[in-house]
Amino acid sequence: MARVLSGVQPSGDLHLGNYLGAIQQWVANQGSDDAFYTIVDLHALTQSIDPAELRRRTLETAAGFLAAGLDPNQVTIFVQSHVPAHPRLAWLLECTATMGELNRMTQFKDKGRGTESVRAGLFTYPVLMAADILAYEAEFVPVGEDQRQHLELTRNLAIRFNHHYGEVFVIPEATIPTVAARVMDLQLPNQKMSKSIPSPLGRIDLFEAPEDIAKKIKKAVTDTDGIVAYNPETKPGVSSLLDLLSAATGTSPGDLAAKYTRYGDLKADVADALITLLSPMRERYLHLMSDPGELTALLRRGATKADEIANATYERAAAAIGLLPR
Ligand code: ATP
Ligand code: LTN
Repeated sequence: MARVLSGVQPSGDLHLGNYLGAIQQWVANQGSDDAFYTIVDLHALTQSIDPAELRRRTLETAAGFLAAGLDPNQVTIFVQSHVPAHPRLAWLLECTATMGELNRMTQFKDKGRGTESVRAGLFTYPVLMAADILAYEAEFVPVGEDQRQHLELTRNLAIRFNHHYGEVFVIPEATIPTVAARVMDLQLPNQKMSKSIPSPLGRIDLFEAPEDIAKKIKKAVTDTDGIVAYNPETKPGVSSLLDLLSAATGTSPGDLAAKYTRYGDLKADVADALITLLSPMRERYLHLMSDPGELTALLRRGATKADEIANATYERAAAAIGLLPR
């Protein structure tokens, strides 16, 4: 079975972009791969977050994984900070990466732009992500389109390390979905839907009440020419609604466009399709959050399994780079 690893930051509520871009593929492939899914709490520290909120959101994200359909008997779910090999390996990789290549990361440019007080961790963020992946010898990393550049960096670091110190790392590959790899904000359709951007009307959270989903789709930005057509460049709002309907129904956005003449009808169908998709998840989520003890135990089991694999990789990398064994 192929080894797979991916992660989500506990920096806010899981949203439709996280599900369609990433988690949906994780669920679809469980059972046919050897998968590790991690809640990357260390990554969430790269931006301001209240300690109590971080703790709460870490558990909520774990509940979200299960509610979205992951089965802890088939995949390993764990919290990144519970496995010390991640930051240890990240240091070895920071001493493999260059300032120049980290400076080119577009996420850093977007999130850190114009702020003197941007955290150093935001700059080295992609190296910690590389450590997350390489520690598990992951062959495949199912992520949304926005992570492509980070995966390229991970591959480059692994290749460079192996070249200098011997074959320690497996070179991973990104697996990016063909539809909904980049779900757009409903109010700012040129920008990706995101946890950390305050856009309450632009984002659909995974466990949101049906009436709120309907309201947000109704208010979604379209345009003024009144024609239902699929063209993400010239009609980003309408195209993004068609993408959502396509992801929920399996019909291509172009074929769907041909069926509608009015924005109102399209929006009503998008809202219905999303409510049908998300309602069962919401119920499971509310149920899971009523028993955090179960979740904590599951995360502990996950960390034990993850720790063994990640630590072994770290030890090999440390030996290869010349650190004296204890
Ligand atoms: P943040 O705003 O804090 O960066 P995020 O919403 O971008 O958070 P992450 O935790 O960074 O979410 O990403 C988790 C997974 O969801 C990644 O695989 C990422 O590619 C995917 N993802 C995030 N946003 C979208 C989106 N709008 N469309 C498709 N996939 C997405
Ligand atoms: N950088 C990713 C989250 C992330 C991740 C990972 C994804 C951290 N470590 C390892 C895949 C594999 C993001 O912002 N979406």
